[in-house]
Amino acid sequence: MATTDVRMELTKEHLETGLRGVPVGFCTTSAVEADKGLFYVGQPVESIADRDPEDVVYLLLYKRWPSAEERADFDQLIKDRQHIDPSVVFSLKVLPRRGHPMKWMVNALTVMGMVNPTKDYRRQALDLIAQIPVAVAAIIRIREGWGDPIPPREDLGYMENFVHMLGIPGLSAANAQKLIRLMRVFHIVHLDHGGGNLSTFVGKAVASGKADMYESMAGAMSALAGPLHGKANQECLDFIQECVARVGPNFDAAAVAQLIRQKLANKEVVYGFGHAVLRVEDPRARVLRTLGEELCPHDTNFRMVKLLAEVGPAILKENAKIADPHPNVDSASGSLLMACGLSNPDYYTVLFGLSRVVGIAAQIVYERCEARGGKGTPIIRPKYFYSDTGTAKGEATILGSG
Ligand code: AMX
Repeated sequence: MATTDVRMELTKEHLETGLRGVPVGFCTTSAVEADKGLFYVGQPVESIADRDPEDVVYLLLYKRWPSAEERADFDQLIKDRQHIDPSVVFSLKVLPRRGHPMKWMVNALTVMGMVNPTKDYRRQALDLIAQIPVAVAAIIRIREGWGDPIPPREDLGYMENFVHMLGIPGLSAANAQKLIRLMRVFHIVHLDHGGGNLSTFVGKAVASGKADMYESMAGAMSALAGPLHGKANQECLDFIQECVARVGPNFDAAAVAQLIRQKLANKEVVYGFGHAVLRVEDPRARVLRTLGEELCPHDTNFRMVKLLAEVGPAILKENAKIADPHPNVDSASGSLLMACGLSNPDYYTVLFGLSRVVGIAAQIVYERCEARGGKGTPIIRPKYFYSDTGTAKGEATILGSG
């Protein structure tokens, strides 16, 4: 394990900062390095984005690439587990078709946990990784009224199977191939993101009380649902579409630059830019823009994504308080999904979740089964100082009289 300097003086200024920069533990799957980017088990994510997603899932679980034989065994392990219990589908069918699909995902995870008799985190991680594409495809089909879930096929890869199970009505064969290509890369770049991102941290925190993998993942996915976290990909597409609507489809660099300046002057968020840790461009944004050149170079939203990436950083840099002026992963993902046939942005966070389940499950396995010589990390219990500041006002607000 790399040497880690954990010397840090905690001061009052660290309180109520969302634990920014406060060391908590070890992450054995991935690292976000402020000046370098994202690494999975030491591999720069941009260097592995074109591999088979199954290889990268294996890497995160077992911390090395599989041999041909190990990969074949792993594929079989996934295929043997990829059917979901009929009660999961039944529960989805009776849900109100309201609310964000992330609520449906949390519901599916809860029911999947009810019918899984396994108690072992490692086995539940594999079950969940195998089943989650089946569950997400079922959520989308049922919620969209496209019909019953389509069963997985034995002969297809992980993401090929997902696109098959979606069965998007009217999707041409050419666009289905584009969507598969996109989902393979989308899956890899969203699999994991260090140990301290909100959903991962929440998943590990829930598991620290020895809740099982499904309960822990339901908590993690609730955390991912927020607009500052997983839902940012959906918000970013709204932003891109709003930019196109404001400057018209024949935009140029000057019009886009003026728009960004206006937004900053109005204290509005420039979506798709900035990061809590990175201080260089998010390599995943570059990977997705390169893929966009291949899949949808003339798409209007994608052209806006590219122009924003070109002119945005210099303008955001003028605002000293913005720590990272570079495009992030969410800058491009929604526009690509839309261009490749997934036209309802409500599902983009669920797709993020489908991928992130892998990294979170792998990290939960480490914390529960391997950390501290196999004893596992103790139950999460940070310290809070009692404060009576604002209590009276808060109480009045809760009661609706303030
Ligand atoms: N547009 C406008 N203002 C921004 C900004 C942006 N893109 N990025 C940062 N700022 C502002 C912050 O709101 C904050 O303002 P405040 O001091 O008035 O509260 C100030 O600049 C300092 O913020 P920061 O230290 O640079 O960022 P952070 O760590 O607090 O937040 C993030 C990081 C991603 C939430 C922020 O950059 C942001 O809101 N970006 C736009 C939304 C977005 O694209 N989110 C997706 C992030 C990718 C991901 O993790 N999924």
